[in-house]
Amino acid sequence: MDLPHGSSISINGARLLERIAELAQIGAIENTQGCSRLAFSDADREGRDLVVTWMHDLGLAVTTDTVGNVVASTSDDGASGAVMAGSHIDTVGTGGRYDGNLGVLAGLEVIEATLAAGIDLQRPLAVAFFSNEEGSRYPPDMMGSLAYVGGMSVESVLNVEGADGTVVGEELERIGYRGSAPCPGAIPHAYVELHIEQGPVLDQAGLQIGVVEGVQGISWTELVITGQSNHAGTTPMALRRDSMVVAGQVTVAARAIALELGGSQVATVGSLTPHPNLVNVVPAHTTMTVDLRNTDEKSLQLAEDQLRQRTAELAEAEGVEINSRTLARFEPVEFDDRVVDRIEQLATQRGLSTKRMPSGAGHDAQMMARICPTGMIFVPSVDGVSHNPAEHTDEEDLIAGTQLLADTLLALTEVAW
Ligand code: HGY
Ligand code: MN
Ligand code: MN
Repeated sequence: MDLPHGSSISINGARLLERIAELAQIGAIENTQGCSRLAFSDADREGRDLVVTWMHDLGLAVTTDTVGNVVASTSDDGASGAVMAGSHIDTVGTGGRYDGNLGVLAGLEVIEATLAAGIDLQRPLAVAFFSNEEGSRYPPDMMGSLAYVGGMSVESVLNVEGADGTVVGEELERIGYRGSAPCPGAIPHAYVELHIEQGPVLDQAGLQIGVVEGVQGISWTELVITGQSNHAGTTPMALRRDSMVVAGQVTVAARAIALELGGSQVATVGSLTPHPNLVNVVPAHTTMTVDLRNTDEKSLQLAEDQLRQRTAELAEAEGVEINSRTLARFEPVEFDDRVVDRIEQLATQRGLSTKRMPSGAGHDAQMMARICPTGMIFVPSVDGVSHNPAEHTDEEDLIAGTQLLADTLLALTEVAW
């Protein structure tokens, strides 16, 4: 579809890099480039306050909704009918400085450069950061954007309890971001998210831009394995009901299932906590999480079924009980071809090398795709490293991605669907 060519502006790369560096100082992880700003923590509040200050400094209309999503718009009507950029500024506990932060600060930069250029656009521009995209303190991930599109009720969000025993609603209140703007939120004209790839594809191929066609399916399950607490020295092996052993076997089984299914199937046991977690006690119970993902829904269901079956067999053999709870479950998402094509066209016009690809990571864009035409732009992650303080993207890639975001947002202000 040949869309009208958008008026273009030049972003200020130095200003973008300065803001990335300044935001990264909040929750900075010593002697690394990374940050730790878990959702609704004091560090998250500090990061929010800084970005909201930048939004106000531009004279934007800034709103906070009832689950802490923040939207800044050039129009007093907020996101309604706006061409919107966004992402998240919360990080995992050992996060990098670009994951999420780039998309928010790039959106802010595009708006600032557009206002400075005095261009009269047919539609407003907006930029958002959504609450708790990472989901590592309070599942599910993409919690704020899921609520924004009506996929999770505000009440359910506010009642989510974290592994640390805190509750979302109370933490939101505590950090001063339990806003009053309505959630679900206003429907934008379009949504485009710039994000680091967080994988090795672009870096290994020496390509500059990922034209993201969609996001793979995500399945998060918590398993509580209950055996019998016992003395490590006196309990004969034949009499043990050892939940930690089963947790280890489930971990190995998850990997075997992923390798056997092949394709895009991945499996991760990222959290595993025996109780009481003491050297001379056979654990009473062990809590673990399993993260399964696949670009194909049927294959993801197959992986889930196989893991369920294998887990039951292992529990039976060891005489332990297993209770499972779904922490997150999202089917694969495809982005709007009209947005994807436009991103590819504009990147090519800029002489950037591109590759169409799925996203291995979850993003707020996969939620926004439920309510408006949506697309994503990836820039390379050096060595494919992310969710790691060493996460890095070269400056020229950050700037090229932000300039492409500007071209795309402005082009979409001139498009009627
Ligand atoms: O889990 C994810 O893919 C994202 O980082 N929240
Ligand atoms: Mn992210
Ligand atoms: Mn992340």
